[in-house]
Amino acid sequence: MSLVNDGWIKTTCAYCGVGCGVEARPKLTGELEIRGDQSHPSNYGKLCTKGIALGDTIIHDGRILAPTKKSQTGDQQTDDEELNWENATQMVAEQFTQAIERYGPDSVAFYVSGQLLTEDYYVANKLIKGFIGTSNIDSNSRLCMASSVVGHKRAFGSDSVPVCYEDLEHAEMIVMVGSNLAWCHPVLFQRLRSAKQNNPELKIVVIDPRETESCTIADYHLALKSGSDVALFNGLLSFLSRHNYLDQDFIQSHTNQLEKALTAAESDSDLLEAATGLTQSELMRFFKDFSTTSNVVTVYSQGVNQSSIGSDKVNSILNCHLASGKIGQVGSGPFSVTGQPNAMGGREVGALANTLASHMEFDNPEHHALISNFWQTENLATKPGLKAVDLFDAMAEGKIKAVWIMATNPMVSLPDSAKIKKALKTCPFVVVSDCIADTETTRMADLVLPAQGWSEKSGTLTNSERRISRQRRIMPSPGMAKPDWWIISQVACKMGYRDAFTYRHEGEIFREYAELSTQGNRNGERDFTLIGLTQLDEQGYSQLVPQQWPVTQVQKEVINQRLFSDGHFYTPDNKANFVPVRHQPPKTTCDSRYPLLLNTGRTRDQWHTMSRTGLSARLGEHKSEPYVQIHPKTAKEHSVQRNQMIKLHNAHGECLARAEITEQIQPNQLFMPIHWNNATAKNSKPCNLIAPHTDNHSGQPEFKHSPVALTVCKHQSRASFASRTVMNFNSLDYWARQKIAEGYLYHIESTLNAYELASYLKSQLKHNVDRVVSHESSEDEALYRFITFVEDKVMQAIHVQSIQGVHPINELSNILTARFSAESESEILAVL
Ligand SMILES: Nc1nc2c(c(=O)[nH]1)N[C@H]1C(S)=C(S)[C@@H](COP(=O)(O)OP(=O)(O)OC[C@H]3O[C@@H](n4cnc5c(=O)[nH]c(N)nc54)[C@H](O)[C@@H]3O)O[C@H]1N2
Ligand SMILES: Nc1nc2c(c(=O)[nH]1)N[C@H]1C(S)=C(S)[C@@H](COP(=O)(O)OP(=O)(O)OC[C@H]3O[C@@H](n4cnc5c(=O)[nH]c(N)nc54)[C@H](O)[C@@H]3O)O[C@H]1N2
Ligand code: SF4
Ligand SMILES: [Mo]
Repeated sequence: MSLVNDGWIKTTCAYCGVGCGVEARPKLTGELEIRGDQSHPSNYGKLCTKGIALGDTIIHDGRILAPTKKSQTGDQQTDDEELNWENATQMVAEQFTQAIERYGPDSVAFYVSGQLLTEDYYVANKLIKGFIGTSNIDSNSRLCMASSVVGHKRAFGSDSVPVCYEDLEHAEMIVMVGSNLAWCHPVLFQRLRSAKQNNPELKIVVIDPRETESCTIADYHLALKSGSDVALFNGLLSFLSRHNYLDQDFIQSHTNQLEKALTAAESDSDLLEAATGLTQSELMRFFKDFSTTSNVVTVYSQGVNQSSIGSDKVNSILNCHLASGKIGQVGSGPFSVTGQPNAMGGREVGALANTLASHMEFDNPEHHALISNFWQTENLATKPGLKAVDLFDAMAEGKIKAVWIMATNPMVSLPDSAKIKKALKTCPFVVVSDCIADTETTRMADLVLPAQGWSEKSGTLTNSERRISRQRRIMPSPGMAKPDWWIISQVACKMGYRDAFTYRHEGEIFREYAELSTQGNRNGERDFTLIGLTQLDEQGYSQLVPQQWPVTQVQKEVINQRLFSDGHFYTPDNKANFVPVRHQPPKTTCDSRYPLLLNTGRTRDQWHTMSRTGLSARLGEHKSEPYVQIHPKTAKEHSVQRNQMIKLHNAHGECLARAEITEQIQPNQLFMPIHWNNATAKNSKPCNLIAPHTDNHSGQPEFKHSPVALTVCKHQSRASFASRTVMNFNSLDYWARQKIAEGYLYHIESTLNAYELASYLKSQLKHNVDRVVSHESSEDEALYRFITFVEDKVMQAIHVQSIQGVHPINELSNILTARFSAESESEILAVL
């Protein structure tokens, strides 16, 4: 049932690949109450900080309300023109059609996202591959899951995650490799923590160059050298073989090529300690624990995937699970956790440049015929298209004449931001579908289309354990926002493909998609099948409870299916492949010019480019500014003080962040979160510094390994500026914006002295305020305060001081926020 007691509606969280069930209830005031869905098998009622704060993010601040044509793009002011949907979709159809007529189908592209729902994703892929006839559609999943996809396909013959969440509770040992589960998949981490509490014998190991929050429940942490995972797992494979821990029965009956993989692993044995930087005793402890424990789950994520040898890292892990038979069993298996809410769905619908729909493949003529026939098209693309990084390279070279970007922000999230900017500037027609009006990518668009966001849109998505859940429409959408599938279908109709895109409801798309999964698959030829859902009527779709694929019949109760339990894989001879892999250093290394290694990733309470989590005041409190972790020794060598602003730079660009000095990071390494960007701060985007090196097999960028240099910013003054409305401080050296309950809090630093900065900020005060109360202390103290009022309401509160000033930064934020909520003028002035 979609509706439960008292108006609570069941839906699924908007964020990570855990895919937690959420119950939401709209209040008359327009707010949304949120609680965990007790009946959902992913989270059994639990939610993390981001999930709990979902209700904060449904506010309409900054939403794009109508299709908007921009006359100039990029840095300049735009002269925007609002269009109706008829004209907007006509414009997209015409621009794409013209480009195709003049330059051929490969001159156009879609760049899509794991944050689309399956129905959106399916329709986008159907239009471009099936009817436009090019495979130039790639997803931000390329930045995220591509190496795992390659690893799975090479080993299993299909892109399939074997385990279910329940296995975390049944395991005797959990290895987290390149995964900060505590912050990135928090509800899975909570399940793991409870499992450990219930069974203190459960061994937990973290393998990460950094000491992360995930280490808090670990028995031990292997702080390996960045990029050395293949050497480590090759060491483990050799150990399994040398000490008779191979599962010979499993290997004989269900695998191929062990010898080759072992030879490769043995060749790495001499460099094991040097490459990993781990001691013999650390290595032996891990190898023995893995070998002697029957049930092991290896959870891995971006520390594995986002590497120039990411696919090989994945196979080095899979090799060890296959060699020891730790796969397909309760409590055992390799577990690639997905990042985005529908990263898995995108892989299923085939919205990557090198796959066909529904786990079918380009190099299989039968698959090509099945899909062509099913879609009734003669145009189905015959070869793979450009992967994300290559796609933007081609765009920068002028080869892509029209691009449609949906639900992703490549100006922030693709490596080498300067090149991405050039690409979007070069492309003659850039359409962006987003919920938010001002992102770095919408700034580059010719046309921005308003998409429905979480709580407005409706459809399905698949989580890390292959479980399909419904997201449901709960709130009305603002302005003219529409579902992505609707927008794409309208354009498809106007491009002349009306017969194939007559969808009236997302449920119709889902049913078609379920039907496609059965084509040529009546005897289980492919593991991905939704045959049990092909007969869903509107009510069935509306009331669908979570279903884990393969779905052979509608699942009314929760089931937990593991794949490969019968040793049957999806290769031509149904045996799994060992893949021989060798350690290789990352594509760039540090040198005297760029002596520090920049690692990038996530922080607990922000999601990606902050377009949603940035709207929540409580989520802004955890980390309120871009920061960079640095070891005390490295900080000392570079004369960096705690909380000082530093500039990281290399040949690709530069970025600013506040130094967080911590022993959790190794000397000469840095870690910076990916969230802040030019829409929320000045010059704080790590992708400015990241070279577009990719894995040769998967095309996934090496986001975790960038040589950089560091300079301390010579700032003289600092200000906190709280405002009811968004401000523009781009002419200052540094600013970052934090959402607070009453408005926004700007953290500012400048090379001006405090007096000069105060004068500048004073000149920026709103003109339509009733009065300004200011306090300027003696020049020595260099302390300036202003408060502006409209009637008795504080509109802005500003505090400026010299950089070494009396008040620590965190304290200032509290003071300014307190001023906003104070009742009377005397009370307001008394704070501080
Ligand atoms: N709070 C929050 N949660 C999220 C997201 C978010 O934006 N915010 N995004 C979601 C998405 S899309 C994704 S993909 C996931 C990502 O989830 P994770 O992969 O867990 O997150 P990251 O922080 O990117 O990277 C994980 C760890 O890899 C480590 N690492 C770096 N280099 C290496 C290496 O060479 N070897 C090993 N073993 N480790 C290395 C890093 O130090 C880091 O701690 O998170 C999802 N969940
Ligand atoms: N340096 C570095 N860079 C990285 C990574 C890293 O670890 N380090 N990680 C990479 C990874 S794993 C990922 S997944 C990417 C994520 O990077 P992005 O995909 O670029 O990040 P988001 O901020 O999630 O962008 C989603 C956009 O879609 C909009 N949106 C949300 N819902 C909808 C919808 O329903 N429809 C439409 N049309 N729009 C919607 C949002 O407002 C937002 O602007 O970043 C990658 N980049
Ligand atoms: S763990 Fe992931 S899916 Fe669950 S509530 Fe948190 S962000 Fe949402
Ligand atoms: Mo991701």
